[in-house]
Amino acid sequence: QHCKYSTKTKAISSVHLANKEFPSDEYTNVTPKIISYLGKNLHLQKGNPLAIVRKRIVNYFYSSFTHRGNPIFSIYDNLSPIVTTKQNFDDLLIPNDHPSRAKSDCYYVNKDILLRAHMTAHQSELLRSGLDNFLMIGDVYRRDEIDSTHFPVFHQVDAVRSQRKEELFKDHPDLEIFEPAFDISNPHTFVNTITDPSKQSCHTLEAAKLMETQLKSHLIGLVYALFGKDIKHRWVDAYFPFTHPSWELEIYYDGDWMEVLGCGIVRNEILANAGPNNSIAYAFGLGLERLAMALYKIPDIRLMWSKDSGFLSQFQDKNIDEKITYKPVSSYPQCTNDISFWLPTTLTVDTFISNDFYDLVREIGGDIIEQVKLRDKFVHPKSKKHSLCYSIVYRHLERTLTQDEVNKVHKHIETAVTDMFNVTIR
Ligand code: FA5
Ligand code: MG
Repeated sequence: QHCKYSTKTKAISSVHLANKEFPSDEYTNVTPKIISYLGKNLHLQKGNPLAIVRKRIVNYFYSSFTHRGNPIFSIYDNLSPIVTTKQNFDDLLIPNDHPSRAKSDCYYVNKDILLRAHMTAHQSELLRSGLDNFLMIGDVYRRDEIDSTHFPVFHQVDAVRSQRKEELFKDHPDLEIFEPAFDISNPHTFVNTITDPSKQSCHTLEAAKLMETQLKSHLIGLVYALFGKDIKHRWVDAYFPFTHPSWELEIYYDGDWMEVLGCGIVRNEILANAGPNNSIAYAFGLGLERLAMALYKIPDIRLMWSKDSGFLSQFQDKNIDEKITYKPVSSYPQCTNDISFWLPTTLTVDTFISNDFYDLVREIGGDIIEQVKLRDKFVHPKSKKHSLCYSIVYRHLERTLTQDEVNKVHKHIETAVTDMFNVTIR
């Protein structure tokens, strides 16, 4: 897997992905480094912490939800990460001007195709194929900052659980899911509004509240199953274009609250667009890395990608419910080098896109880049020239880097930044 890419010209004539050739355009911003992560499927590698957490989550849903002894959830963990903007955004009612569509936040193959930014990208197609209870598990891609809890590739478990009236209200056959004015045989005759904070206008309050109670207790049940009953948690009101109402769940870890999932009641338009619908559904999406880091006390997200036996052996051949606490193989020293540059007159400290710079640093430095921090923005009082200073923290996870080696990479980054952004190193 490769693409014709050059930091010098920024021009890619086409992108070669999964044995297919995709035409490039002004949206293309996937890099060879990012493309190299496709197909790694860490969540399916036996002995990888992500695969262990994945298995425990699947077990929880398999054992908690059965019908006549059979699990009711189906699992999809091999869906292609190459999706259309329709799948990732349009099908989920994400508006055209929504910031999550920005080139600075996603890896685009071209203007119509991107590497999925969340597993929710597959929700509509699976609903359309007639499924009502399912988990979607896989790798997602986002342009983001660089530090110990962020990596441009991470893994999510997304889910949908739908219920019809007979199941949701089996003890109260007199109750309804939909408001009387809402004709479920023709949902387009009724505009579903989301002005009421507690529910969508098409749903009855009873249905919305019962779904909320179930959603929250199922997810707390999952967190208890993973961490034990002593874990501190809290619900935070949230907003997603594809659910209403929406929440995020945070757990208390290492002295601070950490967001682990987003969830809510699926917007009825999505269910209706997927086909005849007389059900109500909840959905959620959680991050496997964050759970694995908290469960096993793994201090750096890059370790998930380690091939080092000192790391992997701690998770291999273990009973998946065993308590594992990661013991650092050894901590090699960090090495920090600063980079400062004057921007060309066409750019200001506020229009320069940091994510473009981060990608270039990662492209050249690879996984020895631990963190990139913006240190200083400066506008020269006389010349009015703009300048930026970043600190690049280098650390190899498995050996000591020499200053010489770091300086070589740093020099290479300086050259590439100069070529790519037309800046002048200070
Ligand atoms: C979403 O991606 C929504 N699709 C989730 C969802 C699904 C909501 C269905 C409602 C219904 P968000 O961007 O907050 O939401 O990401 C979900 C989870 O992924 C986060 O809670 C976090 O655990 C994880 N996550 C997000 N960004 C990162 C990152 N850069 N590194 C590691 N984990 C991340
Ligand atoms: Mg979030």
